[in-house]
Amino acid sequence: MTKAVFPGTFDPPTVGHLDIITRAAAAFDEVIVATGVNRSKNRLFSPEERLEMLTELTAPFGNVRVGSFEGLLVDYCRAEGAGVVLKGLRSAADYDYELQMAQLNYAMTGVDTMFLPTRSEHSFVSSSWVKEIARLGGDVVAFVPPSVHSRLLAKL
Ligand code: COD
Repeated sequence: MTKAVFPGTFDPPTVGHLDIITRAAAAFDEVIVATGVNRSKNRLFSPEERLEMLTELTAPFGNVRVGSFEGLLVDYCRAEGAGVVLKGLRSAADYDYELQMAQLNYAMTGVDTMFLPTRSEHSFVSSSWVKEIARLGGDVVAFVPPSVHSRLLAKL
């Protein structure tokens, strides 16, 4: 049974994240969408709110569940019995950043990383830009799932 962890900050989840989740659900037996809890970082949404949003988004998938982790991602993977970390790639810059983490994670524990390329229509979507555009009054309806859009408007 192939179990994969799709980790991220998901502050907030975007259509790009949802696309990776949808494709991962078709490729793996089980997928855990796991949000990293780093309370020292300045986030718009709390870890609890991010978990709630991810729970809503993943409800339609029978083989996807959500989780959260503090500390090393590979420790979480081992605790969950997951042998694969799944990452989405938008650009060469993403690849450069992710490659080193993938190699370190493998060197530490043998947990491997697989990459899914973003769909071209999502390649420019990021949580950071979504937050900035929304804060400045721009329309982000195309970049986040509807349930996230409502929360974003309420938050700002
Ligand atoms: N299309 C496709 N994929 C996308 C898109 C998009 N539009 N937007 C984002 N993604 C992908 C990202 O590339 C990433 O794979 C994933 O979705 C999550 O993205 P973010 O931005 O929500 O989350 P990140 O990249 O900030 O998450 C970083 C982690 C929390 C995964 C990372 O810091 C980590 O593993 N931390 C744990 C500590 C640890 O183990 N450190 C040692 C590492 S060697």
